[in-house]
Amino acid sequence: MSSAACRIRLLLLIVVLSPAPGLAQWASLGDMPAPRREGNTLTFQNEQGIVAVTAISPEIVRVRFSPTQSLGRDHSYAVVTRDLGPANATFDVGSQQSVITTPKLRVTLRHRPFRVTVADAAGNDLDADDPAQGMSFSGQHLRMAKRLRDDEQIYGLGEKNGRLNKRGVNLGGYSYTMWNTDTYRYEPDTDPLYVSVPFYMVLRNGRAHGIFLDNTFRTNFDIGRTSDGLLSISADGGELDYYVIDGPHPKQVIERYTTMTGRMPLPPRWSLGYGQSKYSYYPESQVRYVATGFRERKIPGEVIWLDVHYLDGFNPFTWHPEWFPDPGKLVADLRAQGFRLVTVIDGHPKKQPGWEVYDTGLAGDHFIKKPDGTVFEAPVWPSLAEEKKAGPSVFPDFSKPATRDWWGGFYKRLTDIGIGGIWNDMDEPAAFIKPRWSLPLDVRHDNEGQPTDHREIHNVWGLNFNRSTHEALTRLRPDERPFVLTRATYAGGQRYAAVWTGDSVSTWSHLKGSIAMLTGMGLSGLPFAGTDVGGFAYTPSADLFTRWLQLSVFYPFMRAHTDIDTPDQEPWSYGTRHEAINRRAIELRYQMMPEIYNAMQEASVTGVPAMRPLMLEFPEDSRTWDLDDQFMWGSNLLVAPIVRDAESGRAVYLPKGDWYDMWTGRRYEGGKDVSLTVPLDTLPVFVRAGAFVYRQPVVQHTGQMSGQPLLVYSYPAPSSESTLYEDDGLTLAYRKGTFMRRSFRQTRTTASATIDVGAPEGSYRPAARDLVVHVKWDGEPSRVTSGTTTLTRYAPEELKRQASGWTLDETGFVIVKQPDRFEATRIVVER
Ligand code: MIG
Repeated sequence: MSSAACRIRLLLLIVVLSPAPGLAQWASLGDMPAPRREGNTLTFQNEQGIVAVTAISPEIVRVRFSPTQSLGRDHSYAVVTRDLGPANATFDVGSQQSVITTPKLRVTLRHRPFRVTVADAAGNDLDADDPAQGMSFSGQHLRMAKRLRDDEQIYGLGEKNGRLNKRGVNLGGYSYTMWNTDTYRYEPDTDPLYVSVPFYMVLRNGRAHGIFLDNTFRTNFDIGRTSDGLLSISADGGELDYYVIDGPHPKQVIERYTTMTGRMPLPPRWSLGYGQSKYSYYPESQVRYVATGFRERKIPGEVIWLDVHYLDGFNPFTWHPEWFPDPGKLVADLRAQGFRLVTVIDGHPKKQPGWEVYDTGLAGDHFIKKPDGTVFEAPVWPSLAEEKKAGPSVFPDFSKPATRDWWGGFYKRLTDIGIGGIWNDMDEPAAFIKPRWSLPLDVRHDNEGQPTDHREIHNVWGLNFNRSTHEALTRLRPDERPFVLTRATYAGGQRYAAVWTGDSVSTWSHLKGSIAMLTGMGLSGLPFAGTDVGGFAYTPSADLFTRWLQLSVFYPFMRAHTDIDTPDQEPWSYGTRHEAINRRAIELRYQMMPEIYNAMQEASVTGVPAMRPLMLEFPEDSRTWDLDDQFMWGSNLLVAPIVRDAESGRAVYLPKGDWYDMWTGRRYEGGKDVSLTVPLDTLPVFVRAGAFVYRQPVVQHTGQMSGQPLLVYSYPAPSSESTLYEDDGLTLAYRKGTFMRRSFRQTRTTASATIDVGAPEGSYRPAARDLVVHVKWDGEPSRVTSGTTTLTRYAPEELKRQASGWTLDETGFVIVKQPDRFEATRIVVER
C-alpha cells in the first residue's frame, strides 16, 4: 500500500474509532445539500450540523461550523469589526460544489463530502481541508483537518515555546494547546503557557496567509505532529469559527488580522523606558534606595515596579500601612527623580466582609458563582498572604460588562495618587487548587448576557480583566494614555495591555527562546511584549544578565524582574565591570528611543510589530524561515545578540543587500553569513542600506528628551525614504492631530548625496533643538550645503560649540548640524 493510502486508512480508523477520553466517537460532518445564499453568505445544513461561509472582504473568508441546527449568537471577545468594505464576491451554487469568488480569492465548497478549499485568484490552493477528513465532531468537541504541505512554514500562535517556525527544524512539528495556564518556572517545552492566540500564519515559498480560529474554549493545533501532512485543529466546545486571511505578504496578513481584532494603542513613551522590578521591593525605603541607585550611578531608568508586598495582606487596592505609610508622597518624590511607579493587582480580592471591594462586589452580584448559585471561593493571592489570616478569594466575573465597570472604579485609588500604570497578574486565572491550578470548569459566567461555564470563559478572563483596567484608566485620566501589563490574554488582547512572558528561568535557553517567543507574539497581533530580563526564577550569572539586558534593548517591553528570595537583579548587582557594560546597554535603549518609539507607533497603526523575525522582512529568503537567534527592529535594524553561554562570537546571517555595522560603520555584503567576534560589551546591530535611523544622546529617562538634538543617520542607497513620528509621548492629543510626522528622503549619485527633510505633517512641534544629520560617506566631501547656505567645516570638538556646520567622523559619517526648524530642508553633500 502506498504511504498516502496507508495514511488515509489510518485516519479513517481514527475518525471512526478513536474515542477522546470519556467521549463518544467522532462523527464526520458528511454530505451537504446545496446551500442557500443570504448576502455574502452561503449556508449549508444537514442533519449533523450547519456551516456558513462568508466573504468578509476580498481577502478574508469566514467559516462557521456548529454541530447543531442553528448557529449561535454572533459574538466575539477578539473581533471588533468585520465591516471591511465590500467583498465584491460572486456566488456560483451548483449541485456538486459551490464557489465563492472575490477579486483575490476563490473558495470552493465541495458538497459531498463537505470540504472547503480557499485558493488565490489564480487557483493556487492556500488553505484546504484534507480530502480524507474535513470537519467532524464528538458531542460538543469539534475538529477539522487541513492539509499541511512539506513546503509550508507555520508561524504565530501567540506566546509559545519552541522554535519560531512551528514546523520545527525539519518537517514534523509541534502540537500546541490554548489554555491559559500559570506555569511557574516553565521549561523550554512547556505548553500551554499564559496566553492563548489561536491564530497562525502559513508561509509557502514566500507567500503568506493566516488562519484565525475565534474560539475561546480549550483548543489544540496539531501541526503535522500526529499525522504527517495534516494540520488538525480541535476545540472543546463552541463553534469552529475561523477566518482565512490572505496576504500575500506576511505583513498584510498581520494588518488584516489586526484590522479585525484591533491594535495596540500608542503606548506612553515612558512605558518604553527601562523598568526595574523585584518580587518585591519593600518597604518604601527600599524602593527609594533602588531609584536613587540608578540616579547616583547614572544608569538610566524609568519605572520602579511594586509587587505584592506594597499591599495590605496582598489585597488589591490597598497599601501596607507600615511598609508604605504615604504612597502619595512616595510617588511624588520618585516623579521628582524622573521615575514612575507601576503597581501589581491580582484580580481576585479576598473574601473579607466589611471591606468595600468584597461587600459591594457581593451586593452588586459581581462574583463568579458555582452551578448551585453560591459564590465561588478559592485560595489564591491575597488569601495566602503570610502575615494575614488565610482565607479564600472571590473572582469577579469580568465577562459581565457591569462588573468590569464596578471593578474599574477602584483604580481611582491608584490614579489619585499618581500611579503610572497597572500590572495585572495571575489572570489565567490562577488559583491554588490542585491539580488544575485554576477554576473548576463548571463555574458560571455572564458571558456578556449569554450565561455559560468556565470552559468558554477561562481563556478570556484575563482579556476582560485587562479591558476593565484599560477602560478604567481611560475614564479616570481621560487625557493620558493608559498603560497596563498582563500575564494572560487572548486574541485581540493587544487592545488593552502589554504582555510579559511570566515566570521564566534564568538560563541561556530562556534567553534564546525569548526571541522566538516574542517575535511569534508580534506575528500574532501582540506587538508589546517582553520577558523578565535576567529570567524570573533562580539567579543569572553576571554574563547571562548582561547578555539578556543587551538583547532586551530591542524588546518592545524592557523590564528586569526576579523572584522572591533570589538575589538582587539590578544592573549594578554583578560587579563594576558588568555594571559599566549594563549601563551602556540601557543607555543604548535611550539613544535609540526616537527609533523605538517610531516603530511602536507604526505597530499601533498597522499592527506590524517592531520586533520582527527576519521572515517578516524577507519572506522569500528561505534562510530566514527558521532563523530565531537574530531578529529585526523595524525594517532596517538587524540585531544578533549572543544567546549561548561562554560565547564570544557568533555567525550572523545577513540577507541580500548591503549592511553596515552600526558601531563601526563597516560595510558588509549580504546574502551570506558573517562571522563576528562579540566581546561582552558588544551587541551586534546591522543597519540595512538605505535606512534612516533616528537617535538621540543618552538621557537618564524619557522626561529628559525635550530639547535633545535629533540625530538622523542616513545609510547609502541610490534613493530611499522613511518617516519619523513624534509627539508629546503622554497624552491623547495626537488623536486630534497634535503630532509631527516628517519624511526623510535621500538620493545619491556618484557626485553627491541629497537629503530632503519633508515639511511636517501634524501640529505638534518639539521644543527647540538641533537636527544633526549623519550621512554615511566615502572619502572627503568638497562642499556641504543646507538650503542655499554653504556650511562651514569644523573639527568634531569645535562643531559641538557651533550652532551649525559640518564635520567628518572616524566611522565615515559626514555630520551636518543645524537648528531643527521643523520645516522642509535640503542638505547636499558633494564629492
Ligand atoms: O504567585 O506577585 O508571574 O512576576 O512576581 C506568584 C508575585 C505571583 C507571579 C508573577 C511574578 C510575580 C509573582 N506572581
